[in-house]
Amino acid sequence: MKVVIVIPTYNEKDNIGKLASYLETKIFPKLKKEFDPHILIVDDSSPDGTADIVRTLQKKYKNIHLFLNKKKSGLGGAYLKGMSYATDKLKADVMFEMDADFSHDPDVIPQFLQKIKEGNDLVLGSRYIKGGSIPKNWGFHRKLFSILGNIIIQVVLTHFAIRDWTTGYRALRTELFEALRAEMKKREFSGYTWQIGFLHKTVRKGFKVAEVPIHFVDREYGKSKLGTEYIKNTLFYIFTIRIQELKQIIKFGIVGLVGFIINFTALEVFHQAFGISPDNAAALGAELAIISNFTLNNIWTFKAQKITKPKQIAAKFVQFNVASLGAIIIQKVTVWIGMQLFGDSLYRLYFLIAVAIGTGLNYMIYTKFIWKK
Ligand SMILES: Nc1nc2c(ncn2[C@@H]2O[C@H](COP(=O)(O)OP(=O)(O)O)[C@@H](O)[C@H]2O)c(=O)[nH]1
Ligand SMILES: [Mg+2]
Repeated sequence: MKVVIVIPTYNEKDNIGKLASYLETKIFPKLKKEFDPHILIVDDSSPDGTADIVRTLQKKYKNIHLFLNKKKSGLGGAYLKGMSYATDKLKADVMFEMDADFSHDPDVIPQFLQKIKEGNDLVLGSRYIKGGSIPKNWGFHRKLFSILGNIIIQVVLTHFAIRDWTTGYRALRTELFEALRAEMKKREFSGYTWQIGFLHKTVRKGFKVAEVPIHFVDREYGKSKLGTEYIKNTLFYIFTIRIQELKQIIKFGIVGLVGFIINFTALEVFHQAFGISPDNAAALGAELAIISNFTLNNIWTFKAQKITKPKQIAAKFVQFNVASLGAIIIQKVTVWIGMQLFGDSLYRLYFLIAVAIGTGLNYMIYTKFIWKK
């Protein structure tokens, strides 16, 4: 397995040589039995001559690569270019994101790789799980800010399993990068928002994420490039993306409500006017609701993924029906069980319970299979 440690640099002349030598002499010898380790430094033509130090190192170590950007393109821009190069040219299987300034302890690299081998697509170096930490010397405000920031992100995105959303120490499978590459080219990810955007997309697409604890330490040499615009950009990103996601759920709910009304009306009409038994009337109503739901979801809820080709519509409608058949069976069985246990008179209640179970399952199937991004 080829492993490429991607290190973006901007004015890191006092760090990059030390870090690369440490990786080559202390870490790589331990990995070489199982892995083929490389370093890729993505430098934005740092005025302090970082690239010259890398060129000197390249004479000694053949597995050090330099990607030189003519102008400064931000942290995200550097990762996009670096990872593209590592994927296309170096044929990496696994890539690391790592700072040049020793804030990220290189000795943890084997633990990341262990998690990758266990089948994870992305491994985060986490400061907020057991065994991890932020610097003791940080002032109260900085600590509070960092901790609170991560809590806000978890609440807004309603995802609590991941504790460190903003960490810049990560390992990932190349397949994951390839799945996200096109979307990560957006300008909004060219700075530090790269990190949260990448992780959010990873989670939403269902890739596997794990965390390993890290002790984050402050840099000794050089200056941090993290600016205050980072906070603004991050908040903007998480709120806008969440509103977009919720909009879809609200639309799905409205479409479902229309379907529910059709379903319920049909149940009443078929039962009261035509004398069909409640379980069969509910199932018939469900099929009418399916037709309405498919149409409205396609042109409204999931219009970004709208199916337009007649052939595809036919195929997806069949899929939609198969998926919804589950809901019909759930309705039939739930109403039937209710009738057996408590008699026919409460049939509306059994129907409501059945609809709740079916709706949750359906949303999952639609977003994962039918209108997949
Ligand atoms: N190529 C490149 N690297 C950058 C840029 N901004 C930051 N970096 C690098 O990204 C890493 C993290 O930046 P740093 O300033 O330490 O951020 P902090 O750890 O959050 O304070 C360091 O290795 C920086 O040299 C950039 O615009 N271009
Ligand atoms: Mg740093």
